[in-house]
Amino acid sequence: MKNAAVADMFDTMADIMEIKGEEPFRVNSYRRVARVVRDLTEDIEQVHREGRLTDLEGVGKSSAAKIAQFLASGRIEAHEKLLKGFPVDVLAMLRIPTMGPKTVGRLMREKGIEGIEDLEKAIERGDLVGMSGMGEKTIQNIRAGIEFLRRSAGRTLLGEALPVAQETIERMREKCDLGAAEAAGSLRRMKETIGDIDILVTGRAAKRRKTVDEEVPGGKEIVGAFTSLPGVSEVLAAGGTKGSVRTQEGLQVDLRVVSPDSFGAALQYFTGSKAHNIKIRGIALDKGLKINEYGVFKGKTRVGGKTEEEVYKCLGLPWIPPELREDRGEVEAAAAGKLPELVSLSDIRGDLHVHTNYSDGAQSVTDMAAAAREMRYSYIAVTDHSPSLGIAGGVSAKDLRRQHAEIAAAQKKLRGFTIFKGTEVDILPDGRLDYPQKVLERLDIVLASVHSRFGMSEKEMTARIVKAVRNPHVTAIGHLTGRLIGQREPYAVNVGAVVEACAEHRTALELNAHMDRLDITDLVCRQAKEAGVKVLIGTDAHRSAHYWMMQLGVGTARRGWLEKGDVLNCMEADELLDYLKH
Ligand code: DGT
Ligand code: CA
Ligand code: CA
Ligand code: ZN
Repeated sequence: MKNAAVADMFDTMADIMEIKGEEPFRVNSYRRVARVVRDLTEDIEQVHREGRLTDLEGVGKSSAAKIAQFLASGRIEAHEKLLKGFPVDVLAMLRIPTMGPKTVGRLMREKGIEGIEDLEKAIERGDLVGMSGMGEKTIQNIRAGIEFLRRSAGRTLLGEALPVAQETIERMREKCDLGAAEAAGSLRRMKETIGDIDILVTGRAAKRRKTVDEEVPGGKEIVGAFTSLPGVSEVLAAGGTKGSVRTQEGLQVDLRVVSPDSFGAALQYFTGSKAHNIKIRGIALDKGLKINEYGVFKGKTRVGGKTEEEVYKCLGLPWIPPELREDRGEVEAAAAGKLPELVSLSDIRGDLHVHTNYSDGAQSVTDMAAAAREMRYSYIAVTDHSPSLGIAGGVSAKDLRRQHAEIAAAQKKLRGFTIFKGTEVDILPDGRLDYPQKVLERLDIVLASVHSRFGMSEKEMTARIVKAVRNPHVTAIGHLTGRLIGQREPYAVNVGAVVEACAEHRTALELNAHMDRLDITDLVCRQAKEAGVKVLIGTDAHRSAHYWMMQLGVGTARRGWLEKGDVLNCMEADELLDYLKH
C-alpha cells in the first residue's frame, strides 16, 4: 500500500508551506489530507482506481489530482514547485526533536539559517539569544536535540527495515531461481535499529569447486536481479558474489550469494554480532578448529557449514537463537545446557494494547476484534486513552460505559473470542490516575502510562510512576520510559526502582511493540525477568494494520531472554483473568 508514502508527501508539502509562512488554512488542508490518507483502512490505489478519491473527507479536486499524479509517477508537480529555490537542508532541521516548521521558518527568515550546521554555528555565536520565544532553556534543548540526532544518524528503525528485507527477498524470488534466502545481521538479531540490511542467498551448487571462495554459479544473474529491483536508487557494488544498493528511502542493502554447502556458515558469520562471533571463534581455536564464512575446518578438511546447527554442533554447542547473539552470556549458557526456551510469536494469544475510534484509533471495537480473530488471537483488550489526554480524544467515564455496551454486543457475535474491557489511563503528574478507582475496578486490563510533564526530575518521575505501580487496579505500566527511538530521549526515571516496586506489587511492565517505541528495551526485559516481573507485549495498535508489529515486540522480548511464562499475553483468556483476579 502506498498510503503512508502519499501521506508523507502531503505532510512534507505542508511543512514547506508552513516554513515559508503561507496561510494556515492552506497548510492545514494539506495536513488534513495527510491524516485522512494515513488513517484510511483501504488501499489508496484502490480508491483511486474506483474514482472515489474525492469521497474522502477533506480531499477536494486538486488534492485528488495530486494524489493521482503521485500514484502514477511517484512525483507531485506542486511539491517540486514548492522545492524550487528552497534550500534542501532546511527540512533536515525538522528532524531535531522539539523543532517545528514555524520555528524553522523564523530561523530561516530572521537569521538566514538554512540547515543544521548553520544552526549549530548560530547557537555557538549566541545569535539566537534575544529572539522572541527563544529562552536559554529552548536553545539548550535544540543543542541537545542536534546531539541526539547525530547519535542516531544513519540507523533505521527495525520496523521500517524488516518489511524492506522481506519484500526484497520476495521480489528476488519472483525474478530468479533462488535456493535459500535469509536476512542476516542486526535485522535477524532483531535489534531495535538497523545500520544496513544484510541478505544472504544461495545460488546453484557448484559441481566441483577449486576454492571455497570462487564465484558461485548463477551469482552474477542473482546480483543483477537484485540491483535492478524497483526501489533501488543507487548501485554501490555489483559482482559475482556480492551486491550492494541504496534504496529510495536511503537504506543500504547488502546481498551475498553463497554456495549451498556453506550457507549455514555464512549465515552464522553474517548474523553476528561481532562480539558473539569473536567468542565463537575462540571456542573453535580451543578445539583445534578454524571457523569462517565458508565453514568449519579441521586443517584443510571442512567438517561443517551447510546449516547453522552444524556449525554450532562442531563446537559442541546447541544452536543459539540469533536474538541472543550479543555476547551477553548466551555462549556460556549454551555450553552449560541452560539456554532459555524463548517466547515465540505463535505463543502470543492476544493483543492487550489496542485503541479504537473511541479515542484516537481509526477503527471500531468490532473491526479491531474481528481483525485480531483473523490472526488467530483469542482476545484483545480495548485500551483507549483517558480524558486528560485531550488531543487524543480521551474517553469520559460516561463514554466508557457506552463502549462497554458496544463490547458486550460485539462479544456476542464473536464466539470463542474475548474482548477485554480496558484502558490506557494517564498517570497524572502527582501519580494519581486519570479515572476514579470505581471506574478502574470495572475494567479487566488497566495500562497506566505517562503522557505529560516529561521534564520532571528523576526523583519526581520515579515517585509518580511507583505510585501508579502500587495502585491495585493497574495491570501494567505502559511504555515505561516514553522514548521514541531516534526522535525523543527517554524521560528521567529510575528503572531499577520501578522494577523493584513492580515485583513487590505484582504489577507487570508493558513492552510496547510499536516500532517507534520498543519500550521497555531488551535489557529491561531481562531485568524484569530476573526480578520476577511479568511483561505484557502490546502493539498500541491505532488500526488493525498495526497488529503486525507484535513481532517486533516478541523479537525484543527474545533479546531480553523472555520465555513464554514471563509474558502475560501468552496466557489463555481464562487463565489471564484468573491471574488478574489474584
Ligand atoms: P548494523 O548493520 O550496524 O545494524 O549491524 P550488523 O551486526 O548487521 O553489522 P554489519 O552489517 O556491519 O555486519 C553484519 C555481520 O557480519 C556482523 O553482525 C558480523 C559480521 N561481521 C562483519 N564484519 C565482521 C568482522 O570484521 N569480524 C567478524 N567476526 N564479523 C564481522
Ligand atoms: Ca547490517
Ligand atoms: Ca552490512
Ligand atoms: Zn496506547
